[in-house]
Amino acid sequence: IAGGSFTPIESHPWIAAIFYKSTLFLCGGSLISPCWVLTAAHCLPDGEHTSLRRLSVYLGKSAINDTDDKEQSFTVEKIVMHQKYNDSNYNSDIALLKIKSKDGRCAARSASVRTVCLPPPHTQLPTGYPCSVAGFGKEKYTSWQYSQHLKQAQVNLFSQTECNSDLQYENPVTENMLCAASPDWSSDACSGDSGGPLVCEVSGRMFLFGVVSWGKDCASENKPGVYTRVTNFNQWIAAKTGLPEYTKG
Ligand code: 4AZ
Repeated sequence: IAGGSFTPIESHPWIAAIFYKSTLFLCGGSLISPCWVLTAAHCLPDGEHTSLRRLSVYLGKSAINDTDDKEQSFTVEKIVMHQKYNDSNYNSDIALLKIKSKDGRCAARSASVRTVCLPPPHTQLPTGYPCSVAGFGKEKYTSWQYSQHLKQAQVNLFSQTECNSDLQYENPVTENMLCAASPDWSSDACSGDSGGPLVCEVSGRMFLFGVVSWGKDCASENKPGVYTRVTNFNQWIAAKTGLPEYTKG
């Protein structure tokens, strides 16, 4: 996260940290039910062929390179990539990981681990609506390393028209994407935040509206962060996981 602030894991207890070969940090994710983590398809190095045994998922983790007794660790039992994920424009950049602990269990709810709600299908929030993005990604695009500790930033939703204006990106921002940025371009998701949550509070509940997907640099003027539009994928998520189309968490 560029800009923003450090935040305790208890404020984003659905955030997952995905590692490759247990030491290489890959991406963020979001716990949507005790056994399922939602992430970005582009996070998986070899798509659905990514060796399951090489992935590990941590929940309740406060620092990327430290272990503490609040965290829970998992292996991945199943990878489900969106069948229409397009690697060239990042359309449908969404994937599911089914997690399992050493003793065969899913996530156990605690102060630092809980699920996030899925918003009702096709819910539209107004332009400018404040949301929050979190992750262990870089603090600057040119930085050498990821953030040691979890960060979050407030970003406001763009309208689709605004995000498709020439000022922003050459590539089309599809209807399966949404844009968000801070009004002064000071805060943004950055490399390593991919796959992680964009949550928006509605009626006192935090709902997962976006999955960090792409952008040009980080916190760069007229280059908003682009997110997978979760409300276009309720049916897909329900079909793949057996969860209801929306969840109150
Ligand atoms: C990345 O490289 C990345 N500013 C993710 C998000 C953004 C930029 C880069 C958005 O994973």
